[in-house]
Amino acid sequence: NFGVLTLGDAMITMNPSATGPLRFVPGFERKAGGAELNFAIGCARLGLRMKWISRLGKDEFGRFIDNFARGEGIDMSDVRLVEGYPTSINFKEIREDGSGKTFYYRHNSPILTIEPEDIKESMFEDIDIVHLSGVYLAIDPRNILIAKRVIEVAKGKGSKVSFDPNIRLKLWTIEEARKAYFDLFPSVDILLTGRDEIQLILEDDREEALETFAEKYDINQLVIKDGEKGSKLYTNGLWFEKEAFPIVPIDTVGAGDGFDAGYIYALLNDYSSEERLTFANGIGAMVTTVSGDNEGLPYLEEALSFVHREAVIER
Ligand code: KDG
Repeated sequence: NFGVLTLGDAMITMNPSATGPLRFVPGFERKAGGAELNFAIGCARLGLRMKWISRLGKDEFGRFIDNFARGEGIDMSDVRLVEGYPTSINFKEIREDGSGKTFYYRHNSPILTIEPEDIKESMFEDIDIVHLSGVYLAIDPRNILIAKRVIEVAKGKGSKVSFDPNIRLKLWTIEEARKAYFDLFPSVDILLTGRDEIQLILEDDREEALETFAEKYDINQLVIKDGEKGSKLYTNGLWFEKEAFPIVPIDTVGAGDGFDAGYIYALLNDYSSEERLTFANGIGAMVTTVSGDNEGLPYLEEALSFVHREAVIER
């Protein structure tokens, strides 16, 4: 069974009881979220061995997320609850087309208590892929150093590195983001990015520009997620493309994390280039049909029947 590791902040996700501007939303449902946690849940549900490095507040919300992640079968031996740092909170706004906005309350996040010395070689035993996300980098400049240490240890142990820029301009500027990303790109094997994100990063998303970029940084898998337009992959000099699944989205937040989990699962399990895109598109789509950042992430059987459009016996 393949092993995957990720590192990042988790949050209480307050999902709105109604669509429309947040200021008029009368109530919220308490859930859990955070890009890396969503990814971890996605991988665990598909059956990968999933390790998550994180810190949560030693408070009721931290305990809730801790229980929730344990219930998903994530290896929590490197997640600790810390005093004095409240668990982060994210209030979501959802519009009628399922698109979402985030309103963070995440100053002094517990994840800031991770020190470079906390990243130990032993954490990377039997880990095939280490997945990092730009959200972690955006929270604090020190996190970039910690991410570099993670990459260094991961590479030393023979793991591949996957990265999702997950641009959050509420947390940093595009200039700061670019600087951090370009620092990491030479170590990235698999880049899973939104089309709008790569456009912001490179200021050019034409195929030739993407090819030059992938070759320059030796990115073996450059995957472009384009929502309802599907996804594309550039690998070993070739392009592949797969259309999206026709669904009606109700909450698109977390779809990219689900796509990433699907892509990593498919890559580890030797799916062909096109099958990887189809599988990842399927999981991204499934996430958007359920309210919450990770509730729509499927178990493997559910993912396979959705992707192959099999009839499911429901009653
Ligand atoms: O990708 C989904 C995330 O955006 C959501 O869970 C909240 O981690 C989050 C963030 O920082 O936006």
